[in-house]
Amino acid sequence: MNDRPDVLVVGAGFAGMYAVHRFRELGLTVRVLEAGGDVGGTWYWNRYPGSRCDVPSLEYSYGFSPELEREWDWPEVFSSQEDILAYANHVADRFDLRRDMQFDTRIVSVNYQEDEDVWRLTSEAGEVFEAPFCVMATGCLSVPNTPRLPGADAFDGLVLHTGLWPHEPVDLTGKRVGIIGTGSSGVQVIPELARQAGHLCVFQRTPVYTVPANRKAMRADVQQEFRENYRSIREMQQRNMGGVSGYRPLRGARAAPSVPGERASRTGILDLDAEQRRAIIAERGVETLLNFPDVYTDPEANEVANALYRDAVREAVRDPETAQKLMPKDYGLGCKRQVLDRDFFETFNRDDVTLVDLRRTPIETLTSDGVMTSDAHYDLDVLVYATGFDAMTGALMRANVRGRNGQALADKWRYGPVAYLGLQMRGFPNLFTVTGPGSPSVLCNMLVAIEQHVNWIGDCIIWLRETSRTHIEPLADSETEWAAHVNEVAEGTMYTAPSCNSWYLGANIPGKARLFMPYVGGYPRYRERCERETASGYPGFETG
Ligand code: NA7
Repeated sequence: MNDRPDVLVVGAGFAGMYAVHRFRELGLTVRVLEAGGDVGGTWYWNRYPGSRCDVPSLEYSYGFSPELEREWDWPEVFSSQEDILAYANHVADRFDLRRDMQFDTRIVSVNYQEDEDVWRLTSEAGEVFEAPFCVMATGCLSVPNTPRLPGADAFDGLVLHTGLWPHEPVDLTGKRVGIIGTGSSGVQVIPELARQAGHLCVFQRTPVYTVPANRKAMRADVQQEFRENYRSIREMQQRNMGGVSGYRPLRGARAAPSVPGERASRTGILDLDAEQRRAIIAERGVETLLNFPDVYTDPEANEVANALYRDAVREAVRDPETAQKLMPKDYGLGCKRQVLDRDFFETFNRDDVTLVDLRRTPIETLTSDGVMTSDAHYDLDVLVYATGFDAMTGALMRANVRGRNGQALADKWRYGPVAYLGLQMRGFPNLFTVTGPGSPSVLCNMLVAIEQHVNWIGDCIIWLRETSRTHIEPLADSETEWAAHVNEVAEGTMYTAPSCNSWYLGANIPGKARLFMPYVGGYPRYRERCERETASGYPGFETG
């Protein structure tokens, strides 16, 4: 392990892992500091039953190594957490990444030492690390949000969070289990909990728009075709808004493993009459609602789709009162990240599952043996929080980052994150963020976004060296102009509709500034802007 590396990287998820490989290739020394016990980031922590990726694995995989692409077999089209974590471990072994990684090391302060010109990082255990460059590869969804419910400490049963699920199996057989939250994590874990538990009680605050996930096993011929065409597939990813190639395997003879929500069609839902809409849903399923482009921009089209979605819930759920509770009514499709499920609505047809609508009967307090709402007490042995994350900014805030003159990032970002290209902040020289706010990040295939960012950062550090410079940080104008542009492109989309409250907007965390954080203008446009900076000697930055 290098004592004073060129670059310190915080986080050993897919970003930190690739950073080790890439920076080594560039001749830089690197050390990764990771809070968890091993590699994998999101996939290390989110071990709850049913945890699964919403991007097909042939696309949600590294593109930097043709050998890796050739040797790794994906068992399913959309992979489970276990398979993705196995892949992360394979990559770590294959490229000997752990040699430059230190685990069980939570960084609690990241300070710029102006006089010595280094970043000084301190771990929870008091260990100190220094380097001229620091890369925060801390993930977009890595700080679990646990709401402070009255009486939370009084509950004597087992408490779990989907984002911090135990490594050892949790036996829920015969147990009375309660779960709070029906976002992606809740929707994935609820059917699994229902299968295991004696009784499951779902505490829902906001009904979710969820569509059936692709359950296909990987076909050997499809995987082979990807392997043969990977170079052009990776190029297609670079030209796609969301970093997904949309490549159609089997020589185009059958539909691609599509990502629901990819807006391939040009036909609007308003171009169809009621009969045609019903026919297309009957033929292709409710997920077809996601393919109409006007659903995302035109409130009238959006409401037509929302109404059809509610019809689908009414059909899927036997008990009319439960179905009513499960129908989203206060916000539209396209506001939040699309949720995919396996048997979510069917689960509410089971006799051993109860749905509690927290809008009608809010939680008043937790008790030693359950949850008390405004109209009943629910006896529980286990309470699961599926209550999401302090997204995009949470991990950076928790790391207590301070730049020049001791300025806290928390102060700079009091009214919402301001960063240039989601890569750097003024006042924090030589500190980089991977997939930071203002970059496509979570709106893009994360593996594509990560590789692009790490490559950009590596090239930037090498350029500084080659031009005998030691510092880089954005110009104030670049930062404010980019923040305004990020806002501008998000306006007029369903993402920022007044009815929309999502983690993209920070709206899931009480007191957090409401601001749309990821860049919605598309990965290619964003990438080209980054490439222009590199090609023209970083004109949007101050260097010296
Ligand atoms: P999400 O999508 O933020 O969902 C969190 C859920 O928890 C959502 O249903 C929330 O309801 C609910 N929640 C949060 N706080 C409370 C309180 N205080 N009381 C009741 N219910 C609450 O997180 P996920 O982990 O499911 O998914 C995050 C991302 O991870 C996902 O988009 C994928 O990209 C992977 P609310 O809607 O706020 O009323």
